[in-house]
Amino acid sequence: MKLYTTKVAPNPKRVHIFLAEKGIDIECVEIDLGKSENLEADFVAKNPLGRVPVLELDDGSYIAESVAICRYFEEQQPEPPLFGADAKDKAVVEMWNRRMESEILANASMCFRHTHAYWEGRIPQVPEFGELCRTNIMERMAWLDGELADREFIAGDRFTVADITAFTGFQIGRVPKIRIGEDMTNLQRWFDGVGARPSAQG
Ligand SMILES: N[C@@H](CCC(=O)N[C@@H](CS)C(=O)NCC(=O)O)C(=O)O
Repeated sequence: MKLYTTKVAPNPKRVHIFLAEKGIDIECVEIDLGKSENLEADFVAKNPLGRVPVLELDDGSYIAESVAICRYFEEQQPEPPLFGADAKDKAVVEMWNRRMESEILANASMCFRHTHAYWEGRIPQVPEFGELCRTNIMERMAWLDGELADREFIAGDRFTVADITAFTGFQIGRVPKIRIGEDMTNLQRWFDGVGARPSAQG
């Protein structure tokens, strides 16, 4: 089994944090996005969308999409449960993970892609759209700060995949200078706590 990854990129990072929380070690193959290795024919044969991460299984098949890869490992090794424990818990974690994907990670990634020099000449950039995403995430941060007033983690009292998704969103958001507001003390406390976990190092 091999993970094709770009360790600094947010979606692969979700998988790395997830695996570290599970204590799973896996062979990694680094794909250099800066050199467009993800668009080379042998990588596109693994994932036609040319995106990382991609997991290669021992039978030679491939699984792309970071959440799909995480779910595979959750099934292989259920402890600790990062997608929830019982029916309600699983649904609540799913709800929060989807929210964190669409409201935090997507807005932060799109702000980065559409406003940052790194992407100039690589993708068509629409800076106004990037700025709209910045506005969106600032609004969502205020909402999340309120949510975190009375619980430790995004989906409840336990660390889950929703924390991983949100954390990587805020991390990539730092590149286009999206910052947690000084008054958002609950959100900052959560961010610092997740960032201090051993799984978030590296
Ligand atoms: N929905 C996919 C998104 C994967 C994705 O966008 N990966 C980025 C890195 S974070 C990528 O490969 N970007 C390369 C590019 O856009 O050329 C997932 O969850 O894995």
